[in-house]
Amino acid sequence: MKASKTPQALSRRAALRKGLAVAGGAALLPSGLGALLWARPETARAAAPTIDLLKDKPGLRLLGDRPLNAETPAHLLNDFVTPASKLFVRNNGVPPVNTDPGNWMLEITGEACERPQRFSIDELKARFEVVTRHLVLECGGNGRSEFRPRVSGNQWTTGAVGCPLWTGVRLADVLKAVVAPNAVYVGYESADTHLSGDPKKQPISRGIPIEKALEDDCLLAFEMNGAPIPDVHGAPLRLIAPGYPGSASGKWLTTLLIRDRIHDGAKMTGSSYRVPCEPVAPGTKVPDEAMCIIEAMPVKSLITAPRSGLSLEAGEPLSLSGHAWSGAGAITEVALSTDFGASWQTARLGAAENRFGWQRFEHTVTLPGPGYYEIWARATDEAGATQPMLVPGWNPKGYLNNAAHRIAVQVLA
Ligand SMILES: Nc1nc2c(c(=O)[nH]1)N[C@H]1C(S)=C(S)[C@@H](COP(=O)(O)O)O[C@H]1N2
Ligand SMILES: [Mo]
Repeated sequence: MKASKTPQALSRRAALRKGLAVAGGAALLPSGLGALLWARPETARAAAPTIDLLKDKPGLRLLGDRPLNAETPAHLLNDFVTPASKLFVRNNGVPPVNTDPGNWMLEITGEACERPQRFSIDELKARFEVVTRHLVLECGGNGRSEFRPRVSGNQWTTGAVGCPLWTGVRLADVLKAVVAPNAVYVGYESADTHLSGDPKKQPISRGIPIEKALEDDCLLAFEMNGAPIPDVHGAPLRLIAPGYPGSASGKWLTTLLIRDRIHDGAKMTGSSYRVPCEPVAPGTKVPDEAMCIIEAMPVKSLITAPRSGLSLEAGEPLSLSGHAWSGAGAITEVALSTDFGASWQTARLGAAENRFGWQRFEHTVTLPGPGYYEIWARATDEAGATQPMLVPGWNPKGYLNNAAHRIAVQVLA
C-alpha cells in the first residue's frame, strides 16, 4: 500500500528496528504493551540517594526519580514471595532520613479516638500478637499506561504489584480498645515530606473505612520477608491494608487518626485515588462530587513465566506460570488462551497462603505450529468477577486497569 511509504510509516519502522536493537532481538510484545519494558535502563542511575536502583533492585524500570517510582517487569515477579529486590517503589514525596526503629513512635488520636495512645515499636510487639501474612500490595494506578486518551501520572505498565511476607501486629487489635462508636475512617500520617519542601504540606495522608480497619487482615508491619522493612518501603513501621489500592498502605507511619468522617488528608479528594461513581466516556471531565474513593481492588493476574518474547521450537511444550489476586477475596479460576480469546483452558491453581495473598497458577500448552502467538490470562474471583480482555472503565487518573495480561511467543519454523 502507498501509505507504507509515507515518511511517518518509515520513521515508525525505524523506531521499531531501534526498539528491537535495544532488546537484543527479544522485544516481542503484544501490541499496546510497548517496548517500554526494556527502555531506559541507563537512566536508573539518576535514582534518589536513598536507593541505588541498579544495585538494590536490578531489572526494575525507573519511571521517575523525584519522587522515586519504579516498576517490576512481569518476568521478575515469578517468585511466590516477592523479594525486596523485586518489589516496585511508589513514592509521593521525599522519604524520611531518620528511620531508627528504637526512637520511632506511633501516635493514635483523632475525633473518634476515646483515649489517645502512643506506642514505640517494642511496645507494639510486646502488647499485641505478632503475625506474619502474605499480602499483595498493588498500586491503584498499575496499568495506567494503557488508558486512551492518555492520563497523567506514572505510566505504570503491569509492574506496580508484589506479594511479600509482612510481619506486624493487627491494626484491629491496636484500634479496638480506643475506637469510639462514631468512628468512620482511619487516616494515616507519615514522616515523608512534600516535594515542594513546604513543611505544612503532606505528600500523602490517606486511609481506610473503619470496617476495613477492624477486619483481621490489616497490619501495622515492621518486617518484610523476615527482615526489617527496607527504608524505601516504609521503615520502620507501615500500614498494610491488603485488597485496597497500595496508597492506603501508609509507609513511614507516625500517626493514625480515628476520624468521625471520611478522612480528608492529602490525596483523599479530587481525582486522587478516586474514580467516577458511574462509568464515563473516555476523556470526560468529571466533577469532584461525581467521584468515589477506590476501595477493593479488582480481580487481576500476571503471567510471570516465560518472559514475553520467547522463541520455541515447533512441538516444544511451553510451561506457563503466574499469579492471580483480587481485593474481593480468593481466586476461583485462571483461564489461559493461546488463540486471542477464541478458546480457553483452565490452569492449575494453587491456594493462597492466607486471605489477600496471591495464588499461583501453572499450565503447559503446546502451540499448534510455527508463527506468532499470544498467551492471555484471565482470572475469576469468588465474587464472580472476571478480568476484562480490554482496558476497562476510563477514568481521569487511570486507575483500576485490570485487563487480561498478554505475552507474546514465537514458534520457529
Ligand atoms: N507515607 C507514604 N506512604 C505511601 C506512599 C507515599 O508516598 N508515602 N505511597 C503509597 C502508594 S501510592 C503505594 S502504591 C504504596 C507503594 O509501596 P511500596 O513503595 O513499598 O511498593 O505505598 C503507599 N504508601
Ligand atoms: Mo499507588
